[in-house]
Amino acid sequence: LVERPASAVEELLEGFRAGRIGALARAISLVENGSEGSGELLSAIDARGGKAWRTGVTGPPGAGKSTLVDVLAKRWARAGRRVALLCLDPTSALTGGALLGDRVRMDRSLQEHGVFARSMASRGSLGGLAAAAGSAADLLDAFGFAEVILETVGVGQADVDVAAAADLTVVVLTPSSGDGVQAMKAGLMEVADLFVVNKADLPGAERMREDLEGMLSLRPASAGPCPPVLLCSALHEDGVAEVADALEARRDADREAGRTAARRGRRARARVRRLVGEGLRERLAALPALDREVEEALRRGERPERVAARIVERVLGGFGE
Ligand SMILES: Nc1nc2c(ncn2[C@@H]2O[C@H](COP(=O)(O)OP(=O)(O)OP(=O)(O)O)[C@@H](O)[C@H]2O)c(=O)[nH]1
Ligand SMILES: [Mg+2]
Repeated sequence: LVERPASAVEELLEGFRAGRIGALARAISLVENGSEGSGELLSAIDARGGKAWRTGVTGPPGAGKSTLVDVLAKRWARAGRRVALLCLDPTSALTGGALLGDRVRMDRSLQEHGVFARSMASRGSLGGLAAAAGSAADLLDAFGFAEVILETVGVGQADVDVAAAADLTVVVLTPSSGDGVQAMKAGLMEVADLFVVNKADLPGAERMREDLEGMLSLRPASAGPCPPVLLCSALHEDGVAEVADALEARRDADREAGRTAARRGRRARARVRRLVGEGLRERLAALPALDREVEEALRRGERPERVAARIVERVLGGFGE
């Protein structure tokens, strides 16, 4: 019996399963960069997941997302849960992390609470930040974290990405009137499961709540449970317990009504479709027989649209109608 040397991914998996943080960090880098082996890694861990609760936190720059997340994370950690924090940063590739100063300072106090924190850019990853975030959350889930918080960083288009990868999404706003407008424009009204008006120590918070509730009253009933609007002051740790309670109440309700399973199912199906698309594209790009067939068809004077339609039919032939 000849022993095959373990591949790099197998070695990584071994460290991962042994609970080594270094292996987790390397695994996340692998999916972040969309490196070779990330597919193999994810297929090997996927089946172990599904236990972590994924909370997305998004909102306009400076609203206090990080401040709120810190208090929430520490609260959950104190309750004995393993907490991981993933900061989705669409800009870090450009700024070199210069904007992350605050985050790094906070991370030190998070570390003291045993919270794993990591930021993530979309650089190179297939399917962009949403896909990378979803895969990283799966890794954290499989690693044994009970709470995975996905937080967006600064200015960017990560809001919708975060919602796509989360079980529940918290949208953080402030009493500043511009926030409501910005949230609407960014499509945050649609992705929010819970609104937090942070900086409620500043004037105008109550007014902001009324405005939001006014907008929310226009939602069709088919859009699911109406997101509650809570006031808090994360900086003063005032009202955060209520935010945590509201989140957990919504989790329980979602789980019981089957909404969590439905959402996760939709997410898994969308992911399979995306991977199928990517897989086909990759394979088609390196298929000399296809090139020859296309060349001949074009030489016969067939329109490109016709050639493409015929090939699509053949590729999908196995699925019937
Ligand atoms: N007055 C007041 N200030 C707050 C509160 N929460 C956060 N801040 C301040 O608001 C600023 C931005 O807070 P962050 O938590 O970094 O906000 P963020 O949404 O994570 O910001 P980006 O990641 O840059 O988008 C900081 O100076 C905080 O100290 C609050 O409840 N009240
Ligand atoms: Mg932040």
